[in-house]
Amino acid sequence: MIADNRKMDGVEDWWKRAVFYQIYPRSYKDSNHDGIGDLPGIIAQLDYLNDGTDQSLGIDAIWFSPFFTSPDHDFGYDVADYCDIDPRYGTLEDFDRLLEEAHKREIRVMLDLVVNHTSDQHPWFMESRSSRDNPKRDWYIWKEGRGKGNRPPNNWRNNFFGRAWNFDQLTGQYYLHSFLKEQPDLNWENQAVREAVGNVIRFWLDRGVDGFRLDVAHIYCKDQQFRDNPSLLRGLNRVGGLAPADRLPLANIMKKLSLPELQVRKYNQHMPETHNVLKEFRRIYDSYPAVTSVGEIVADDPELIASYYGSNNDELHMNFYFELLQCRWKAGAFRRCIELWEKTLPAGAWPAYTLSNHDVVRALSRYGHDRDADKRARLLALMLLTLRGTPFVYYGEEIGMKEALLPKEKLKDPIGVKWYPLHRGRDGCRTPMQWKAGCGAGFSTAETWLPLGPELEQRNVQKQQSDSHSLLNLYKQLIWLRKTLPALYEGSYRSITDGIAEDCYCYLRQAEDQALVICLNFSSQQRQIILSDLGQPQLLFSTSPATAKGGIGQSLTLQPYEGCLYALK
Ligand code: TEU
Ligand code: CA
Repeated sequence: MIADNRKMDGVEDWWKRAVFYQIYPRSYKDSNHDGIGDLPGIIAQLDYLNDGTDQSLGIDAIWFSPFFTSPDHDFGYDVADYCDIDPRYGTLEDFDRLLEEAHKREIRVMLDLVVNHTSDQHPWFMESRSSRDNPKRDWYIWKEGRGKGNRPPNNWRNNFFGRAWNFDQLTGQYYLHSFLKEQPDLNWENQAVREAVGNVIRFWLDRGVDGFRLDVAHIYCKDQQFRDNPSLLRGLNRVGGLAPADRLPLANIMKKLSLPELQVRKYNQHMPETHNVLKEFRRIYDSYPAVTSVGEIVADDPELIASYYGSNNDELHMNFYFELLQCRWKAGAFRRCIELWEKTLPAGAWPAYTLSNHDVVRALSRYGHDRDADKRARLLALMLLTLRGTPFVYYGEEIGMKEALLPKEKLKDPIGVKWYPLHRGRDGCRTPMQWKAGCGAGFSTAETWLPLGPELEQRNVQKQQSDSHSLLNLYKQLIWLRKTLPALYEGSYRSITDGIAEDCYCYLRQAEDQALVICLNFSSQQRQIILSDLGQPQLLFSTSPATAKGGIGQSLTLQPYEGCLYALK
């Protein structure tokens, strides 16, 4: 049965209804036995993602982390050619086939646009660095050193610990890099840069791509006086977002200490001019049918993140709200987080949520390793797939993949390689997809580029496909159910707090002629919920296999860590 919203052809705002799935191409499926995932491997797995029946996961769109030509200092986030596929992943022809096969399955394709910086191997930078009067010199940010000691032009730090300026002997100047020195920042004040990147966007849209995820879109433009950032002490009382008591302890430390830059990022991010760049991009998207975009905007203040929708809804279609990733395991923390974002969003702005991505510890591992971890994963899945907004599922989340604790000698991510054991880097959330138990996990027959994650025996697709109570089947059931419920894919959101225990989080989702209530019990105890004056709830879905479906009275009983979805008559 094709659900109502499957037919999204011609639906301009398909992205509001869609369930997205993030694939880290290097770790999804290896087709040519080199231990590295590739595009043909992804093509082979598309039916798992959506074959039109509820036997498949049922996702509607894929966000691919970069597979463009890259020397892999930052594993694809250092791009050396925006219009070609890195040979490790395949060819442009492979990409065209992937796009065609995805579209056949009504799966749309979103690419990762990493244009705050390029690789230092990009021809643009090679030219720019070749001489002070090269025509492309001003495509990057070059500055004289300061004072007798030829110190860096200012005190800016990069995002991976360390200073943000690298002295280039050849021409005797520093260039700016907000990340690794192998990732020189483009100069977004330069109209030629804007045009060149605009042509990259058109190149992929002409090929039929459906959207873009914009990497660190909040740091494109910098203060043109290149003033020193205020010292750390000025930043200790950072405002905005979750209260410290609602934020995970490590996230509190990172925020309090402005880690990793140890300073207040006042002059090298969130500059007003960046909004003009995003408006230019949006005009390009809007000149093609049904294109979407989502921003990776990192800020303390929700208002600041919300500003990237644009004053006239003319910048980003969606923005992630990463505070959700930092919530402690408390019903109130999640509720306050969502309420704050819902209150902050401008009229018409559409949220995007995720529990995990390729930069953060996998959600299941963020919330503990005890035997109830899997119940918590089921509860989080119900929340992610029923909040107002577009859900992004991270590959492996659907089978409960956990964070891998890798030994130093196995680390690849530059953060972990450089800062182990202070920081283990991001490899732990990037381990190969676990298709089945056994050597290579069905990902590859060769030695895998990263070790496999933990608990492979039960955390793999093959085992969970055949278990009707598995997490994988919970995701499938929920994603397919969601397609039939307008209150979920286009309805409003309102928290319900009357009569609700502090360790439960309940909310109402309403569309024209449909009202749903979602009740999430974050506690390890049974909870009673009284939904007074909300009509007769009828249970549609529970995360607990033991709970029977069907009509129930006013008083709802939730098992420990149980989440339920009810329809209201
Ligand atoms: O991540 C950006 C990132 O690491 C943020 O936390 C950053 O520190 C913050 O936005 C700065 O204000 C993106 C990619 O997701 C990541 O994988 C890349 O390594 C990074 O950008 C550089 O491209
Ligand atoms: Ca391969």
